[in-house]
Amino acid sequence: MTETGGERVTRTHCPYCSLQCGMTLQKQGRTALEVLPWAEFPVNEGGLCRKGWTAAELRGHRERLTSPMIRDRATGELRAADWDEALDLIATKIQDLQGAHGADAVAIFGGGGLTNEKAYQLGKFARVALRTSQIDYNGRWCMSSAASAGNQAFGIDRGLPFPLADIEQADVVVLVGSNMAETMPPAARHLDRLRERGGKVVAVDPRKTPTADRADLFLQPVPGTDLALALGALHLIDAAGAVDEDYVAARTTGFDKVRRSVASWWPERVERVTGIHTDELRQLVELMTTNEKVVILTARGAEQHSQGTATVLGWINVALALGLPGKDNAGYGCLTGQGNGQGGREHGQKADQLPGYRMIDDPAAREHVAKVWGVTPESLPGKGKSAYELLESLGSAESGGGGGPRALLVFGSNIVVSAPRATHITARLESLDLLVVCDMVMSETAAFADVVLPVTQWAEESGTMTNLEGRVILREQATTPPAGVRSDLDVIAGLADRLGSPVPFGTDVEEIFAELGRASAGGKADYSGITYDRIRAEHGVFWPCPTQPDGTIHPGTPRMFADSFATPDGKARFLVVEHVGAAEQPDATFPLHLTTGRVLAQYQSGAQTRRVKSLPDDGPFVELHPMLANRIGAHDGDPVMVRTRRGEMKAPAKVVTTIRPDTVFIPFHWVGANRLTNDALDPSSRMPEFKVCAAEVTA
Ligand SMILES: Nc1nc2c(c(=O)[nH]1)N[C@H]1C(S)=C(S)[C@@H](COP(=O)(O)OP(=O)(O)OC[C@H]3O[C@@H](n4cnc5c(=O)[nH]c(N)nc54)[C@H](O)[C@@H]3O)O[C@H]1N2
Ligand SMILES: Nc1nc2c(c(=O)[nH]1)N[C@H]1C(S)=C(S)[C@@H](COP(=O)(O)OP(=O)(O)OC[C@H]3O[C@@H](n4cnc5c(=O)[nH]c(N)nc54)[C@H](O)[C@@H]3O)O[C@H]1N2
Ligand code: SF4
Ligand SMILES: [Mo]
Repeated sequence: MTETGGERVTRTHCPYCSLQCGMTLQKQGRTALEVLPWAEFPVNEGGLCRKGWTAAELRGHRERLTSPMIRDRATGELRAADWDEALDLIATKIQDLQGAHGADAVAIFGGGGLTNEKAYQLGKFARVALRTSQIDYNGRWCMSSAASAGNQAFGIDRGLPFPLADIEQADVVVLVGSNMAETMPPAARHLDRLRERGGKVVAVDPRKTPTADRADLFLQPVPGTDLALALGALHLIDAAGAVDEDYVAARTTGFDKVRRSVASWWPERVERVTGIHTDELRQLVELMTTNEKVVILTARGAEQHSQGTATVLGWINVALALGLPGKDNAGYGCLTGQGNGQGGREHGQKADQLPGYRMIDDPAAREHVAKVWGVTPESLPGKGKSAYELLESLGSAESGGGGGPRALLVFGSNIVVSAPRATHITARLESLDLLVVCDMVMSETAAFADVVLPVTQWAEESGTMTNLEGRVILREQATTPPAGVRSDLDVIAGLADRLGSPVPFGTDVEEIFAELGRASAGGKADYSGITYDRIRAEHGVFWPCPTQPDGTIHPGTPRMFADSFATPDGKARFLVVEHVGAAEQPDATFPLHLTTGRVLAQYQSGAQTRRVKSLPDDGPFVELHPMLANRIGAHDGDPVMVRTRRGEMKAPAKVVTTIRPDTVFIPFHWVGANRLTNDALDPSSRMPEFKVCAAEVTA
């Protein structure tokens, strides 16, 4: 915080998405905050979306939780309790359950919105204080397919391997399943500037979104068919003799097999699968082959599928064949989603990971991290289950659960709204012996809990986040928290202490960050050369940023892959991928495709933004084409019923010409959409198929 002319201003970042827009908070009175621009921060140059401008409204909200709450056995209602009572109760229950059923009887569910410090402490808390293997987080539902593909092809997973502004200087940007204009609005200025320079934008989306409105070429595929499009594009690139043979020979392995595998993906076959006309496919390929600097970006539209990883690999194959990754203003990238979607997956809250993007089953990684933690490598548990599989396993079999953990501690996720096949998952939560939720509002998941712990929110605490570019930034505390709330870090420390953890858990964020740096040193996501002061001075620092043996300062790594990839031989890997299609295809009973996603004014499960009064909260809607509306006899605004094999929901029809006539779209910010979604999982990333299932709609 700095005092300028008596006004207390803090330079910090938005509490929401992965752009982590810089903003200035000005204190008004004792605790109120006003959001002002921070023009110098390069990622957003002073621009914010309406969620950012209104972010401070949630702070004084009347539904803000300010006291721990415990469910009263007699009445079944939540009642206020003091912190000691709540933490003692949780610790005793955990000890009882672990005593009777083993360490894995307790599970943790984290979030990609948590700071790096929290994500790191949570992973350490699970492995050291609880000694449970059962920890995972909502990032599994976010960019995990791109993460898995990036690791396989490039040997590393950093969403964007270059700063976002680089795309302005490209010739062509291909957006596959990203609605950037609504999901990270300030980023869309790069598309505008690119076009002002004469560059071209391609959008691939079953809906003509505000992002697609900015496109020079718009392709509208059947949901779940992006992989067939990528295979068809590579087929034509090869047929046109446009493969960059020198690059492929020098910098990659495995192309021959991939080349053979796309030989049968002629344009007519692609059209039959995707619904994209052969001329449009040819136009896409022409744009990609007649321009030097092409950027291919995927987001959730392409990734949240049971073949999400294969789909991303299909697009990476296209990028590699064109010789793009590692060149200036060209390449492949994934647009991460949550505020700390990137950092949240690097420091140990994922079932198979230790800090620094180390793998938990790697003996060298265990040894390194155990040493930093002051425990033995043998004491660290192994790999746990992925997010959906973990939730699906909850609860003892006798109480109708899945036979797995009997207690769940949730930090930073609203599962009841955001999990696929949510009714089933909610039943699993009901079968638990203990559900603890840390949140600042009574989310739908908190409302289910046995114990709710009220935590500090953005602006009331400091911590680092890693944005979609791999830029580590610092959210600075701008004001004091309300009485009665504690930080997630205090909760972790308080529980670790009560559970008799072999090592103490601190709460000083800068000390935790320094420890995280040591734990990550030598790993893929090496943060050891980053300090709070450097972040402040440099508008963020890009990882990897190791400490240098000669004591010099590493500049950080804004751009990757210029000379080599992070694989053992330094070469990128072409991998053969086959288009299998969505797990559920339309049939006579469920003849339509249902897809889900976001609207500009709401964030995720809506727990935060639905409580911000200046943001419109009109409830869910069912977007459908006039032809479909006509067929079922529905008009704009009429309630329509949507059914899938898992559930049903009623919501007003929103009749638009911008969606495919065979597809309906429902935003997932309210309870409902996820009663319908399919829990089919990607075999490698374990990503659920949020973006397509078979549905029926009636008036
Ligand atoms: N306003 C707002 N912004 C956000 C968020 C938010 O909740 N609200 N959340 C943040 C987070 S965590 C994330 S992950 C990002 C997500 O950012 P995006 O990925 O941009 O958001 P989505 O709306 O989930 O999906 C993008 C598009 O995919 C399309 N789509 C659906 N099915 C398919 C398909 O099969 N193929 C293709 N090609 N496209 C398809 C949808 O029509 C949608 O327009 O947004 C971040 N920013
Ligand atoms: N149908 C469908 N479902 C989807 C998606 C989709 O496209 N379609 N997208 C998926 C994606 S990409 C994502 S990222 C998930 C997101 O879905 P969720 O995991 O539910 O994410 P949020 O709504 O951000 O939930 C965060 C919760 O934590 C609280 N919170 C915020 N900050 C903190 C903190 O620092 N500490 C603690 N303890 N709590 C905090 C908030 O108040 C909120 O209740 O949804 C997934 N679900
Ligand atoms: S784009 Fe994302 S980070 Fe920027 S103001 Fe909007 S929600 Fe916040
Ligand atoms: Mo996400």
